[in-house]
Amino acid sequence: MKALNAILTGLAGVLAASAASAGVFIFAEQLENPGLITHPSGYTGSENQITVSVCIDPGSESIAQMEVPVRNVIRTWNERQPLLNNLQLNNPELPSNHVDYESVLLHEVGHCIGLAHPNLANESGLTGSSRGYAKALPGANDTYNLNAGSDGVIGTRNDLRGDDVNLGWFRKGVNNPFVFEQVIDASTYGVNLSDLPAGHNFVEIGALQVAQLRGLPDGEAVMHQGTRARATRRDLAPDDATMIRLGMAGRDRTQGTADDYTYTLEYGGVASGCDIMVRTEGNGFGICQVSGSFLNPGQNHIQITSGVITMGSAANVNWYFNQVLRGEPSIFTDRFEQD
Ligand SMILES: [Ca+2]
Ligand SMILES: [Ca+2]
Ligand SMILES: [Ca+2]
Ligand SMILES: [Zn+2]
Repeated sequence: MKALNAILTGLAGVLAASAASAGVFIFAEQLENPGLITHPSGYTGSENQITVSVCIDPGSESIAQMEVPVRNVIRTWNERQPLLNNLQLNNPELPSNHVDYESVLLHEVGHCIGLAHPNLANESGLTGSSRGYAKALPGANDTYNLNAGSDGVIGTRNDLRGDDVNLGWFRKGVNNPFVFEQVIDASTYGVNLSDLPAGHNFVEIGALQVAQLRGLPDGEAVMHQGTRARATRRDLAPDDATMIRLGMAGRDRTQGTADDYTYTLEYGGVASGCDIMVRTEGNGFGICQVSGSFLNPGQNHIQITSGVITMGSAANVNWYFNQVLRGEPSIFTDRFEQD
């Protein structure tokens, strides 16, 4: 089996203004395979329930402050309940110029269970707002075609992307990253631009500027790269939960069949050898190093094999460590039924 490795930096630009869905699976870009689906570790194509252990590295800094954010992030990804208003700008809970550790960790764990950035992000080599365009391959002309179109907003349905090859999954015939559907599988979602509604040019992504253009509350896909000081993004957006559900439809890509699965992230405490290891140290901000391997047979599905998250040292990042344990699940599903 071919081994795969990817390093996805978290939310580039500490304390910077935002770089800012359709979502994207990790490794789809590297393998230039738009339809690729990546699953959490432990899914080989037949399991119905998988458990993914998450531990704090015993050698980490800030272990005592990390525990609540780590436990909260586990719970959030396990609940898989999206909110439209999942982004709180200028949250008074945080001192000014502080960055919310839990929000960044939520993003990094998303990488470790198979999700990539829905936007071009820093791995594109682009700078500034150009990173906010929908994730794509550069196409035959080997360069990203970036034109926001007549609405002037990056990441929307009218963007003119030339020969760029789309990597973002979208609701066929709808192209709205702010809905959470009942049936989420290859019958309702795809990556082929021919499935866009008439008049749409490209995939619309779950970015803040797009939510605002559509008259929605402040919300943004957790997997959208770009963070803001004093903001929190501790709940999933519809696009994040949708991507997870696509994976959970299993290798046959059909919801409700024998190969469907659910996953449970399990907190393993301060210990070595877990599926996802989290440590705080060093000069970076947030990085997730992920390895994966193809399911056998089939070259369009990958299983994560390891994930290592490194959050920057508190000596280098003005972290705010939330110390309030997340409460009981709140069910908001009805708000996101198909409209
Ligand atoms: Ca646009
Ligand atoms: Ca191009
Ligand atoms: Ca299935
Ligand atoms: Zn990232």
